[in-house]
Amino acid sequence: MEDGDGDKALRKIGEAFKEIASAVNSQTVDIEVAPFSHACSLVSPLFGCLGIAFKFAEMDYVAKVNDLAKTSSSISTLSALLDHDIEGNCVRKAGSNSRNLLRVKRGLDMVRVLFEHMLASDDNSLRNPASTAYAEVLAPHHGWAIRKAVAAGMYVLPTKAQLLARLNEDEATARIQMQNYINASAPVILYINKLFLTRELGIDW
Ligand code: 1PZ
Repeated sequence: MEDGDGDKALRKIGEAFKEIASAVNSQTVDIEVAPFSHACSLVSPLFGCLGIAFKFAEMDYVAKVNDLAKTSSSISTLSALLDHDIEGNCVRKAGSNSRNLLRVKRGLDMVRVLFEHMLASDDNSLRNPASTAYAEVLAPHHGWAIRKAVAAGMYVLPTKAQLLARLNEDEATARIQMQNYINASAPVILYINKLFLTRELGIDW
């Protein structure tokens, strides 16, 4: 059997976030750093399916997810992670756990909005859905140089058909998996926003 990088990646992402979402929805347990960072790490193979243009985005995302994963050995929940940085007065400091969490959350939201736009159009080009999602979710937080690099990358994206082939999905299975991720990630993203907002840390930095 041919196992590409992206083999079953979409299904794995959807399933992992479904587990996190059910913890969120139960409203009885705090989200733990270890399963959360593991679910986030499953998103990384998607970058590989985009070609080399977004290698810099992959490196940034993977480094932040790895830092969160390492933190899970000393801090068990996402809420404790924020409280720990509040105590250390380093919430917004470059490389802090809180800052990494906010960045990674934005990456998850980027993928969610991208999938929504992909499902809403039958265009075979990814440029429109990807540019729109980027403009909505990440661009407001990026400086000129990064926005320019991303804009250039949009011209060398694979087509949707190429992306789905690399992920070993067809149109029908991909739709189901993307919808699963959209449904599961939405409450997780809201939950993380709430963790920041209830502590008056803001989410627009
Ligand atoms: C068809 C799919 C097209 C996808 C296009 C994705 C474009 C994402 C571009 C992101 C560039 C990130 C470059 C590095 C940015 C960093 O300056 C910031 C701040 O980091 P800090 O100062 O705190 O260290 N990092 C981020 O904003 C995190 C970005 C995560 C990007 C994840 C995107 C996931 C897209 C996956 C698509 C399958």
